[in-house]
Amino acid sequence: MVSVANNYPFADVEARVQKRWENSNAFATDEKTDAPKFYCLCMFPYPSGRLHMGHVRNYTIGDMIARYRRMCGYNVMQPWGWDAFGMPAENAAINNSIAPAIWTKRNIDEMRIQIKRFGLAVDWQREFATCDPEYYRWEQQLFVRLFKQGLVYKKKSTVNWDPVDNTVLANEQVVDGCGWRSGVPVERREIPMYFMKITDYADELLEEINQLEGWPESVKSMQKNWLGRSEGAHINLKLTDGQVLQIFTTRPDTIFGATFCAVAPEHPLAQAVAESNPKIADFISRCKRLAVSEEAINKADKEGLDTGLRVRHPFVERELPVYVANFILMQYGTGAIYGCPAHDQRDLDFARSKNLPVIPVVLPPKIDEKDFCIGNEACTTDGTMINSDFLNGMDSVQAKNQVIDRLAANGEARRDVQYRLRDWGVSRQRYWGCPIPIVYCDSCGDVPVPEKDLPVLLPHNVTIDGQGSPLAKMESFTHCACPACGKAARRETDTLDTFVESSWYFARFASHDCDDAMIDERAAHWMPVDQYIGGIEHACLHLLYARFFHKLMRDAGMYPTATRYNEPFNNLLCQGMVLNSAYYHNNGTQRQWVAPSDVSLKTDSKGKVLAAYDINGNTLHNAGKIKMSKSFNNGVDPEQMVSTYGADTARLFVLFNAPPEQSLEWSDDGLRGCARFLGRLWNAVHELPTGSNEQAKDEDTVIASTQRRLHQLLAKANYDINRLHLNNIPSAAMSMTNELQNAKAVINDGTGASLAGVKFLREGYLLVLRLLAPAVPHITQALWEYLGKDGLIANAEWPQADQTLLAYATQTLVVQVNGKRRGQIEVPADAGEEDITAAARDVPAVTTDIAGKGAARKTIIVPGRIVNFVI
Ligand code: ANZ
Ligand code: ZN
Repeated sequence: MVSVANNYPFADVEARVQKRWENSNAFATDEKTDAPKFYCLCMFPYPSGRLHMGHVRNYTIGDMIARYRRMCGYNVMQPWGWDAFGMPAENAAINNSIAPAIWTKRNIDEMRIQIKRFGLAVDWQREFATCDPEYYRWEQQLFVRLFKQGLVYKKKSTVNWDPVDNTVLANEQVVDGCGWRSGVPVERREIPMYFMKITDYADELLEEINQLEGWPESVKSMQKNWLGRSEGAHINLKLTDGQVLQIFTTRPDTIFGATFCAVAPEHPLAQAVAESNPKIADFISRCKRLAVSEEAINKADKEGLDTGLRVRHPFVERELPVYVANFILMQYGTGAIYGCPAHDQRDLDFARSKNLPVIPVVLPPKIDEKDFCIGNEACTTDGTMINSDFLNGMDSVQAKNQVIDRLAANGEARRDVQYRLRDWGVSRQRYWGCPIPIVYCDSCGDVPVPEKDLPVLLPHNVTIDGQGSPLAKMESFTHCACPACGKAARRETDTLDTFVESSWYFARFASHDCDDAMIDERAAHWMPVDQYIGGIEHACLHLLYARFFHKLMRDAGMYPTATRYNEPFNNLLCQGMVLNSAYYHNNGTQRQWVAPSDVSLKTDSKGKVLAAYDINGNTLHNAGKIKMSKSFNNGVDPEQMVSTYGADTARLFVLFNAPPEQSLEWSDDGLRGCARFLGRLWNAVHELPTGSNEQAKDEDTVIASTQRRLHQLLAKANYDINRLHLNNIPSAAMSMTNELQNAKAVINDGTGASLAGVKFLREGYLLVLRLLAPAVPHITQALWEYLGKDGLIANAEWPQADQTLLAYATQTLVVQVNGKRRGQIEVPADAGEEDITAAARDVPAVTTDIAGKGAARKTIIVPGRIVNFVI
């Protein structure tokens, strides 16, 4: 990075202004004011130790919104916290033998310094980290209460098991089916885990998506898909041996096309067959080796084995073989299906591999029955029923109802809604998390820790070697007395999913120092969050869990005026990614990424990259502009950026160079451009003329027209900032600065300026400064002071456009001489003939034409269109 020479001493200014904010506690939230509240929140960061450009973008956008609202007179709360539990701390512990608690604290301390350099208007008094016992104790309390209500329950569930390290692996620790550290194939294991009944809230979570008017459509539709509501039926099918197999289907209309049934490997029926059938038993154990993620299951080839069991078709004399198959999920529906290959792709793939019959039963619209046949693609559209006995001729919807009604009459079917959403498994076999407050007693079973004994503290003096759970190895932690009977008992050693902590932190910020409850009535005042800002990658998990928790807390009576608080986030902005060029060497299968700063480019005259070379002159592959990331070695260090250019330049760059929701392309030139603009602004304000001269020629006209221009720009800027087109605010300010510089050239005609002129320019710059203050808070504060203002510009009133100046409209007229175009003029809409003629004469080409002829013989004016001089 090359520094830009200008007079703006950003380092001094930024340090001084930040000190002033700190000393005056400028951004502390006021809890005693009648001003309307505005809760502005950015998704809190994981304290990895290093700030990256994604953070900078997120927090700068949030800060601009918070500062804008503050200037509009809102009582703003912008808090800060750390999402401090999680796996990276444990990995660091394994790799660098440093305790997770110490590693985390050190990172927080470092990142706080880094983030503070960006000058965020944060209420630092509310800061907390989720690994603080004063935080997670309330989570434990809620957990205990929900457990007693049945909203938290225990159930066996499948996990990835590393047989060498004797530890449970998260999905992301499974690489190509093997443990990330051990390198051996992972196994599936069934272990007891705690679940939160989010499915109880599925209906509400789905319905209220429609009320989230301030959310991006994309996020809303992702959540809808994630919830995955399906209407269908449970059908009880009879086996020839008298047993019943319950299946779930969304397509009961296709029942006559059913040619097989299938159950999940974990299904009780499969388990029972396995006891006497070693082949089935072997197949099931092979399936268990498959990783547990849904993605992995979808990717695997469809495989299955005949169990030998037969199901009777409910309507016709036909027996359907029952398979145990790897593509049936135990967790969805009943873990059992009937397969209709003609109309379901998975069923078709499976049927083809097993040579099972394929019977088409739904004829799609506009296709002749004799032309209809199924090849390798299933036909999944609705249509008219064929080959289906009493359903023939009906449409799919009628047929669905008919089948359900007929079977329901004998108690063999029931309409039902299924969600793809599963209950939330919150147990993690990890050390660095919130301990689950349950005790196991041989006599009493699972006993929740009494509220008076909370928190169950996470011990810090542990050894972490990646093998098994460190808590389980700690006698001092596991041994305890049963809270119910007093006998020796053991503590649960699992911790909670870290998504639990991020599901309620926003409410805690409002009651950060409440020491007798999770939240108090201040949360009711501040919630919902007025503006939430964060990455789209949290569209499903975090945002859904947070909505769920909000409803749980509402139903637990934590929000006194319940109806107003159904949703936690009123407006959501998902900022786009930060992109940068990326270059790599191809070493066989691996790409070796070279930092853009070590790359030299050959470009054509338009700047298009023709070739890229590393420092040794070797040719590199160009990956184009892709996400800025450590793994592509194309990151830009925010700290270095602040050191070289200052925080305001960095902020201006990320705000100005793209609308918040779009991706932002990194550009050194763009950054330097922002630095230059701030330098010019600094100089312009410092070079404002003083004096008490006579008014310059045309000064009044220039002032009036500049004033109108400023207010037009301001009106547009206000419109844009309210719809969060934040990038347009700096551009409006840049245009204003140009207008003011042009006006200055007239006002100060070389001999000095008049008092009125000086006053006008000063007012103009004060306007620009206020408009820019939310984006670049340091330089604007310094210039505000320079222009003699006492208070903080952060508390100044946001400028509103003067409506009387906006009422002004213009007309554009083409200027002709003898019918030939010579230029055009813009004059006020209500300008009289004299003014129009005068303005038209001032067009340089006209002046020359007329000068040659003396005067025009005739002037023809067509209002709003043409001025024609006849000479
Ligand atoms: C018969 C049928 C015929 C089906 C047909 C589809 C098309 P969605 O829409 O996602 O809810 N299914 C049910 N339980 C399953 C499980 N545990 N594992 C895998 N597949 C399962 O999907 C519902 C459909 O997915 C159900 O409807 C069932 O197959 C299958 F022409 O039943 B269908
Ligand atoms: Zn007991």
